[in-house]
Amino acid sequence: AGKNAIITGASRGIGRAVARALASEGVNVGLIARSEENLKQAAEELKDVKVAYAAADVSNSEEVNKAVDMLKSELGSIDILINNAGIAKFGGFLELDADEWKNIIDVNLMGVYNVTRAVLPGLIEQKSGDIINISSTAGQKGAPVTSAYSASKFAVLGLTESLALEVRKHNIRVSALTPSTVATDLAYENKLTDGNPEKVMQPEDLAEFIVAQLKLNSRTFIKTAGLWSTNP
Ligand code: NJP
Repeated sequence: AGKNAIITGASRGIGRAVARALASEGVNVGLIARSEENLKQAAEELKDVKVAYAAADVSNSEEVNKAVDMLKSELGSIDILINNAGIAKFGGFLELDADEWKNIIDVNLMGVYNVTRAVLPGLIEQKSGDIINISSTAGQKGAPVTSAYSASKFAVLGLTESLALEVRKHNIRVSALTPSTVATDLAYENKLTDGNPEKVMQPEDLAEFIVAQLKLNSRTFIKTAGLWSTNP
């Protein structure tokens, strides 16, 4: 309680559930996504903590820097960063055109880079903090239709592992989650699930895990955690 978090992709899906779960633990939350209207709606449902939001495309470093400055001026120094914003378009290697392929890398990899770059100096200064990056099972294993998405998510794991080892001396924990399918727009758009809550992981389940992870004694950090549906 009383800490300040930035969550990217917080207007829908996993990011919105994480914002809700952190707020219910008394964490003040700063929300980032592209759609200001959706951010406003997500912010309005959060009560009893400080809530701020800033529209930005995470692939655009100038927009990110402005958004992070704005959220810091409303919340104060940041303790927790959840790099969750991401996109997927599945299809064969030649089916995605070069712009689509690059856009997936720009959002899923450069987005993590841009927001981390904006937040990390503050964490180093205060000598504590948590960064949790949402990668994917597709970041550990390829599939016939995921070349762009897998490339971006493998890269997020490489970034995470290296940065984790670099900054743990500052008491900063950097982790990645590699969930399998979660019932969100991204999964529906790519026809990965019908979202049946009896079977497939829900955004709230990841949020519950993230809350537990953040409560771990500060001597311990989770480098990578895989979360799977029990009986999909
Ligand atoms: O996706 P969705 P999820 N700049 O579509 C925002 C990973 N994952 O919750 O910008 C800033 O419901 C978007 O808002 P808007 C996945 O790869 C998922 O499933 O206004 N924000 C919205 O708030 C991703 O990294 C599954 O459109 C941007 C949010 O991001 C993370 O989980 C499995 C943005 C996306 O909400 C969250 O995805 C897995 C940009 N350029 C990993 N582009 C799964 N669902 O099955 C999008 O292994 N957003």
